[in-house]
Amino acid sequence: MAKPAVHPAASSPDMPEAVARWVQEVRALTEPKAVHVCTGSDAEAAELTEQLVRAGELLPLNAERYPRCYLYRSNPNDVARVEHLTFVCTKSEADAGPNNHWMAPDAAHRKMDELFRGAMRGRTMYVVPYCMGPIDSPYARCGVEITDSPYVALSMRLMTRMGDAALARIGRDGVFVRGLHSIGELDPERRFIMHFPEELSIKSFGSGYGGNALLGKKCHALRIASWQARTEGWLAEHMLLLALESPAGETHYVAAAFPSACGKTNLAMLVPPASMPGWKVRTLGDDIAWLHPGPDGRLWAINPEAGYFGVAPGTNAKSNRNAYDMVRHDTIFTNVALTAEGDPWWEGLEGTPAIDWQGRPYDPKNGPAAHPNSRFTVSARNNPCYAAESDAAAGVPLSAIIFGGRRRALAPLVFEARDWRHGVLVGAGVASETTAAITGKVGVLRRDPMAMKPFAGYNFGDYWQHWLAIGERLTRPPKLFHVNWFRQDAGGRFLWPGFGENLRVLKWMIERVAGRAGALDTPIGAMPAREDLDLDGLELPPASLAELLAVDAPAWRSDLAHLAGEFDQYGARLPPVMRRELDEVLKRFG
Ligand code: OXD
Ligand code: MN
Repeated sequence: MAKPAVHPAASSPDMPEAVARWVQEVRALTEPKAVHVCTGSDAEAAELTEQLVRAGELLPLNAERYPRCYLYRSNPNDVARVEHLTFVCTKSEADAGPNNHWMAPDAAHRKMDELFRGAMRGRTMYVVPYCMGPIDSPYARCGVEITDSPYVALSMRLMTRMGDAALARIGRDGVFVRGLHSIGELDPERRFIMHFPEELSIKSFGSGYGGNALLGKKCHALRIASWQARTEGWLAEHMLLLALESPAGETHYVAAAFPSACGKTNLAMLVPPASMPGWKVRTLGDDIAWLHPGPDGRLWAINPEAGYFGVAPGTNAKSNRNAYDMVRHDTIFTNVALTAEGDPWWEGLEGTPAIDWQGRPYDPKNGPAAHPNSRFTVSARNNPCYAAESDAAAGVPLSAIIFGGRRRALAPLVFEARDWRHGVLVGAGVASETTAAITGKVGVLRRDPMAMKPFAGYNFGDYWQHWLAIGERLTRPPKLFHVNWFRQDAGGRFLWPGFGENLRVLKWMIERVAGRAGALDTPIGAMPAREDLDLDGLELPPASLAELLAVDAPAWRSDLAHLAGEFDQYGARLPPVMRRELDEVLKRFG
């Protein structure tokens, strides 16, 4: 084997010994033609971009209207997360739990190392050091991703604090998550995403799609971090994080867990309706939050990410003005369509597509012009309502945590859990109709506890126990709520307008936190009466509101019976408190 060319930083004295040793091991296994250690500089990003453009992998968009924006088309067989090919590899199968696919670590390493052997021949290997969380935060955790995809290296620069500063922190911490990635041949038969939480490592082969390939995101910041969090006494959650400022200047921080493609990015960037002047929403994060009990008995949160990998379809000036403006420069689009002028296009935008997401002349017979899971990758700093607190080392104290799903029936617009323990049951009961973010059927209702079904790196029974234990440490816990923006009437029409109008529900929540808003006690929790919600300026038929706030006892009893059945899978790992809380709700129904 010819000795690969090494970017100067690869032999820099600053590279921590443990990283250097691992890089050499991977190099010997994968046999790249060159090694490039990413510094995170602007010049490096420009060079990688140019190289991808020359190779035809990035297509520059209309430079006047979308400066420094590019289109990337992934392989049509590689457009979403692949849960059936995603494994948690713990020594004991029970530790991964019935909520994960499991493989024994030895067998998984053997399988993956066979795939990686010689996989980078003729390619450059990028060593991508990154930090999840503000670089000087005690709550941040670092990783190194080794990848043969320059698109992944560039995207990691947008999504994380990537480069020299992260490498320096790894030297100080002495601990980092090892993530090895190769696009392989993009063969769905040779595609696996393996997690080794006990070793803090990840091996991902055969996919270039963000959720499978940008290892700092789902693989590290959720699956591995949730395990790390359990051993260290914190929580890694699939939650947006926002700051809500009232006209009186009172700021509350709110986290919200919804399954993929259920509007986390839209809620995190909410634009208040004209009829609610003086309210402001600022975004700290749109997908992941790491939560820590603070010395003051409150729960504090950071967003480990530094960018957004958001769903494009449906994003427009009306649904999310901030996102619409945010992606007008310095953005990488994946699998969107193009107009004749070279603008990116997706369903929900005005104008007409000329070229579809696969690069073919647009023909409606071929389905949507943009892939339903097409994405934008963009730095959070592009967001017009970016919250400066995103960089606070200690994070922000939470007033409320919201759970929710996409449910056409049953779950009302909003309800409040009685206390933390009841809230853990409410979170465990989250269910949602599946979306295009994962490979498989769309629109099927499935349980997605805490919106973490695809992302919890260990047994849900232990995870709920951990949530309960965190609650015991909080003397001033956030209030826990459940929302459903997606209720439909018998004709399939949405009952609630959603988007900016969701502020009305957030307002009720923070007024509950401040002890100023009323509520009705119901068997499932506290709910606003009509007069408790600020509906000024909103035209909502009274019958719609009544349906949105109704509690259908027989339907709830049957949903709870289903949840009890789900709990059975966890056997002795299910905390007895969960059954007691569930029985309590049933008792309230009488
Ligand atoms: C995402 C997802 O991409 O949850 O955020 O699938
Ligand atoms: Mn997500």
